[in-house]
Amino acid sequence: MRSLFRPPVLPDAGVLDDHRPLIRSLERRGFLRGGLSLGALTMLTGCDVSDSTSVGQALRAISAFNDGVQAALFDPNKLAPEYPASAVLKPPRFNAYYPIEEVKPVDGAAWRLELAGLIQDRTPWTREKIAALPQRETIIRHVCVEGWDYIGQWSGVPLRTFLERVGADLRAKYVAFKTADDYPSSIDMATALHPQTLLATTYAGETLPDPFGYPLRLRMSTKLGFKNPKWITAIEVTNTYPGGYWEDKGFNWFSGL
Ligand SMILES: Nc1nc2c(c(=O)[nH]1)N[C@H]1C(S)=C(S)[C@@H](COP(=O)(O)O)O[C@H]1N2
Ligand SMILES: [Mo]
Repeated sequence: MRSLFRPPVLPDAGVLDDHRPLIRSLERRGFLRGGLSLGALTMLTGCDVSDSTSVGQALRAISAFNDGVQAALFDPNKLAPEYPASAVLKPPRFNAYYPIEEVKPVDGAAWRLELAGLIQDRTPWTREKIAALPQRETIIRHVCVEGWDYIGQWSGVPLRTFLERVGADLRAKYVAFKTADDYPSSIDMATALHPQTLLATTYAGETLPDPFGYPLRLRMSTKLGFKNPKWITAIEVTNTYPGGYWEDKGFNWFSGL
């Protein structure tokens, strides 16, 4: 006879290992505490999570719930701390889903920023036209999920200024980005309109170096590093959830700091 007290047969921890990035991103914001077990996940979700697929589903449910909570808690006017110029790391620390030697520089003269979706004037933009828009500088902390961070000095046009200028529908849900290295990304409109969210074109007062997103990258003060696409080639305003490179692999989409 089966004893009521027989411990559940747990599959090996490899099932959780499949989902480490998402578990880490949930732990970072206190949604899960260190040392998640399958037992705890079962308790949290009320689901029997014994294989990789059901663990993935349970974690994604927690993550989607977490997106809503973070969006509700987000204060559109609260500025992140800024730092003195003496704290700025030069050069910045590089990261991408491939090593720095594999960066393919973008030809700035031929480059155009394409626009799509809920935007009145979708004429492509050149670097010169973007440089003529009002500029802002932020000296903020960049935090990567991998567990490192640095202070960076970025300037460019506030994304809000740009979206207003092109007649974007500011009530839409998402702003999505395409990049030269196939790293799709997307953010919520509230964050897009935040005063420290920039379409950055310089670092520490110099034109962005190739590895750091020349000619145009996103820099926000309120989200993890991976949410800041480099080498942007297109911006779309949409109400359809766009996902992103890491988000589609299980990282939490909102990823607020
Ligand atoms: N286009 C593109 N943007 C990207 C990435 C990438 O691989 N491709 N990596 C992201 C990650 S994980 C981080 S931490 C930051 C690193 O930015 P940095 O090299 O300017 O520090 O870029 C983000 N933006
Ligand atoms: Mo990152």
